[in-house]
Amino acid sequence: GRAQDLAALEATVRDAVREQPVWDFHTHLYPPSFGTPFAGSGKASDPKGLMLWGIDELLTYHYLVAEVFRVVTPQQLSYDDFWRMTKREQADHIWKHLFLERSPISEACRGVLTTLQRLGLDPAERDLAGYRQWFDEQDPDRHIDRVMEISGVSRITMTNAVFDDNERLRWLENRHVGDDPRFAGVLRFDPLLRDWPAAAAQLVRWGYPVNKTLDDQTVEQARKFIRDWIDRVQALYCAVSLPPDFRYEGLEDPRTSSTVLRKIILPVLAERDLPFAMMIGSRLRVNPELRDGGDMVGLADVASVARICSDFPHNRFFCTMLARENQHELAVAARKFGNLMVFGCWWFVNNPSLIDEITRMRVELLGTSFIPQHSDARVLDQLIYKWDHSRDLIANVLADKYRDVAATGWRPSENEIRRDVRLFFHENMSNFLGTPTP
Ligand code: RAT
Ligand code: ZN
Repeated sequence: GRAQDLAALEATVRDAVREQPVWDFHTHLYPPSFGTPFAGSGKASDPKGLMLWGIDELLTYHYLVAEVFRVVTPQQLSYDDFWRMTKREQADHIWKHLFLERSPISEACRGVLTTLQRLGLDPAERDLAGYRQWFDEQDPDRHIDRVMEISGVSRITMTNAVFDDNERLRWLENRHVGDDPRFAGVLRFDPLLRDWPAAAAQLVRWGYPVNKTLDDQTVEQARKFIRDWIDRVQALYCAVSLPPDFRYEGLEDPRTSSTVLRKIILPVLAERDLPFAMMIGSRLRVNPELRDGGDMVGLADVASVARICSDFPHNRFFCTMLARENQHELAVAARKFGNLMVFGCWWFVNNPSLIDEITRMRVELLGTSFIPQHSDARVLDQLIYKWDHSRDLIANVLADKYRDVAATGWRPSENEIRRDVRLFFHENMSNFLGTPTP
């Protein structure tokens, strides 16, 4: 009967979404070649290494640092005292106050539990020492394979921040640092648009003689800088995070950021046939004491994005926004411009209720032509919970939408459902990037 058909349809959708490997569009993860502060028990570690994994990193995720300071206030434990603790002590503090002394029901807390469970550890035991011991026994390199297997992630896209000294030097010192085939490079250069004078001063130090004024020589040298680094990191695309007040008024816009975009960044990307990813709406360090956890959300200007897509038809743009209030307008903008690919539920909207709402709305406006999610994982193991939670939510939305069309008598076949899910998790990205699907 019909009810049975619908139950079968839903089961097909859930299987398809669970089984489809995902190419994670945006993470802050790195292979072991970038060093790891935690190499497993007794093994040599690199305190400033960039590959983060394991229970202590999971517990000290900046989302949880922000949450713990709500319940143990800075008057009770100063920011300085917190940051002076070892990673393990910070993790103990967060475990005690966010997991034991109150229930871990925030999304970031719940994520730690999902991750433990899917790794085969038992959250019911509440045994932090036992979890640590298990992680101590793992080998970081093999752990990457295991986490990718469990989370169904086929490829991890990095965020290679060229203005970060720690990261930049690793690229310069080791030309094979980015060779791990599980990871793809992305060139990230926020200061070029957020603070050109500071970026220019750095470029001069790195051997690119630019001026604060955007004269011809400056344009040429800054383009060379971008080209050199695209080559070095083998970037799939270039990316920036922009503040809520980012504006682009048109080709005559005299703002420095608009000029850098128009004369430096977009011509290089058009020449290399690479997309540009704009993540808009983060106001940095409204509470600098929280470090990475201290950034705020603000309303961005979608009209600026639309003008960019219209003025630069030979460029392709990925875009995501941090404010819930921007999501509808951004999806509508994507209906107007084929060179605009909306992606992910970013950071403060990467929560179940908002993922559900945003994904539904995007399907209604864009069908299958967007990238529903990225993980933004900073700790390897987070791939597990971020994808686990999102897959469930995406499957719910798809099941409802197939049910709605099924009510007309249109029956999507299993192959068609799997094809659609593949678009969401892999092909919309690979097609937009222009890279063939393996
Ligand atoms: O979500 C995060 O971890 C943020 O701190 C940012 O990294 C953000 O995703 C970004 O890429 O700027
Ligand atoms: Zn990010």
